[in-house]
Amino acid sequence: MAGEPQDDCLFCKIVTGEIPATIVRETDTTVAFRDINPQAPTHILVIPKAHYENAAALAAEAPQLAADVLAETKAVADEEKLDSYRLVFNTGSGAGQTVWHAHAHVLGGRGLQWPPG
Ligand code: DGP
Repeated sequence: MAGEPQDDCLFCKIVTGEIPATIVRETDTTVAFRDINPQAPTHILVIPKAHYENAAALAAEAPQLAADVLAETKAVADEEKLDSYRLVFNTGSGAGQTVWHAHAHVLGGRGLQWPPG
């Protein structure tokens, strides 16, 4: 069922604490933690606690939860004192999505080029 935890999902296991992560913020509906392979001085992932496979599914099936995730990206950026930062939702394997639980990358702390690769 939409939103239910998945046994084989890495980020569901971070939500339950089964897999450790450096958690920087938590709300009733979201968790924010540092990316294990940071691409910038600040690289934090914001996820919904409920399982949706990517941003498209999250937006379609749980728009209020999508809004919670977006609000948390702003809270993370404020806590990290980022004036400029980039939000990335890799959506689909062709866009580089490797973990199939919706997540926003918050990247900052250095200059970022555009267009991305
Ligand atoms: P994406 O390629 O957009 O699906 O991003 C997945 C991100 O998840 C990638 O930047 C690396 C990160 N990641 C993968 N495994 C772990 C883990 O076990 N812990 C943490 N903190 N991050 C992870």
